[in-house]
Amino acid sequence: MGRTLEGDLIDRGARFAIVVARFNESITRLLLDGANSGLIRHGVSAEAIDVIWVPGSFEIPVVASRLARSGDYGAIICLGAIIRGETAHFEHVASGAAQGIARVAVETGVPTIFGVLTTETVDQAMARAGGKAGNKGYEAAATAVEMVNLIRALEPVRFDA
Ligand code: INI
Repeated sequence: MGRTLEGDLIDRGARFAIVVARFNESITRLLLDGANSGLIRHGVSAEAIDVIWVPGSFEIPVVASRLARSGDYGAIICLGAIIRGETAHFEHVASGAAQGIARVAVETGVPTIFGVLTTETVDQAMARAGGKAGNKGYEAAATAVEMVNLIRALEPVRFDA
């Protein structure tokens, strides 16, 4: 029988950075509230959470990269709201944010969590920011805690052993 590994949802003292876009701030503030609640709910202390505001979702990756490379954080949580109805360059902003965030995670090895909403309408975004579809910020926080613990669990594992 081989090994089964997963991260649990118990905080063990890691620091977390939340990078949040100011564009569509009425929605991203709700995501931020959700992410803070999610971290606190899983035992993270308020002092272990740093929040960094950026102008828009397109700016998230460069800041997430800098924070991931600092070595100060167990995970980076990225929050934004990209709404198609409001922009012709939705596709560019959305793919820049998604691909940039994925790249930070893979290149740094620091879990960099995608909590960026991409929706057709403001109503759909509100539903995912504490409305009837839950709060994606809260979910991103739980994912961050799990991923910190999974990465730690992988440290002593040698796959070629
Ligand atoms: N940024 C967002 O986070 N959400 C959006 O819906 C959005 N729209 O609609 O354009 C948006 N644009 C700004 C973008 O993220 C950059 O800040 C800007 O292009 C400067 O690089």
